[in-house]
Amino acid sequence: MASPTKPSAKTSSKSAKSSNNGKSGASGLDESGAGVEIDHLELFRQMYLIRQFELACGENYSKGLIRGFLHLYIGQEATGVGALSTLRDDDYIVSHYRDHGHALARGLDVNRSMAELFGRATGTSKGKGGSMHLFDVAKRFMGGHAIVAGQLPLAAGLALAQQYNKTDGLTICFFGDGSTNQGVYHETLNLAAVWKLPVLFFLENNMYGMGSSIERVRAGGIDFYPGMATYGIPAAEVDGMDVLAVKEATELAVERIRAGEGPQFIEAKTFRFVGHSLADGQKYRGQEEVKEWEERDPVITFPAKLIQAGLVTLDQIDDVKTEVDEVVAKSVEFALQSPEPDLSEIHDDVFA
Ligand SMILES: Cc1ncc(C[n+]2csc(CCOP(=O)(O)OP(=O)(O)O)c2C)c(N)n1
Ligand SMILES: [Mg+2]
Repeated sequence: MASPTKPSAKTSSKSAKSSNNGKSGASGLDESGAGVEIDHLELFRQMYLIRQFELACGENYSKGLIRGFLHLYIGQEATGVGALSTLRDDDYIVSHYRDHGHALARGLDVNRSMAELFGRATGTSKGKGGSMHLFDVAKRFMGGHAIVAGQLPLAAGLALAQQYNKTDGLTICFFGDGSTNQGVYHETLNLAAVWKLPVLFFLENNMYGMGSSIERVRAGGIDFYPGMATYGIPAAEVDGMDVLAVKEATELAVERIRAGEGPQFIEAKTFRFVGHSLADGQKYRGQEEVKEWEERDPVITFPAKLIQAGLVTLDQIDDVKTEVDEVVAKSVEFALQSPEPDLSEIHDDVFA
């Protein structure tokens, strides 16, 4: 609760409003009203954790301590954190290969996540999955999937099980704009709508695939949400750089799914500030565009807005940073001290 010396980082979220093919862009900071309390400091902590975790990943990748591909989520933190802050423990999460942010926002152990990237036996997938395959059944975090759009039917399958078992749980499925030209994307949307599955399709539209802008590869332009009418799926667009707007849009979609209204679709407009992977020279885009988006960096703009609104103090923000920096440094230590998987286990946990 609020006190003069240490303001609470919590306010109430606004009441739900219709977002069928509409936009949800409220910052939430200048609004008041009845609703669920928002822990702003926790939202900041998660975004900052993801950022620092990934900066450490990049550093250790350069040193050759993390191998394979490394796809960073830097710039997109507000999207994953806002969306996942709305879920319950019994909901499922399915992610793509840019999965570190989703995993950490879901509360996967930081040490074990870092160890997975280092390919160590203590990792979330025993060191055999790596960056693209973080996984934790206890947290209902069902990957980390490398095949573009391959995670969509998996999410529909989980949602089908939830429906069949008459739970009111749901599955959220994150995917990128590059998924949308895959056949399985359309097949899954259609079947999920026909069967009214409890699934939230969450498009992280960061404007680029691996090396092409959407404008170059999609006939229908950069907006995907209007096309959801084809499947009869209610859809909303949201500012993916605004954690509170994402949270609010997701809350509304989640409410509808739990009420038995079937699949929902959210398109968050966001941006990755770095290359597709660390092996990407980014020759397909200019730095001007990157700089423009960087000015909206949620890890910087969100705490600034909170301080300005008097919801937190600079000291509180600094305390969070100090704590998180230590957590991340310790996770690197943990990974470095962990053993590699034993060769005798090479065929264990392999299903093909
Ligand atoms: C089926 C398939 N085709 C191609 C690839 C190679 N590939 C990896 S990422 C990627 C681009 C995906 O872009 P998007 O879905 O927008 O996600 P983002 O990287 O922007 O997060 C491609 C083509 C793949 N992994 N799977
Ligand atoms: Mg993309």
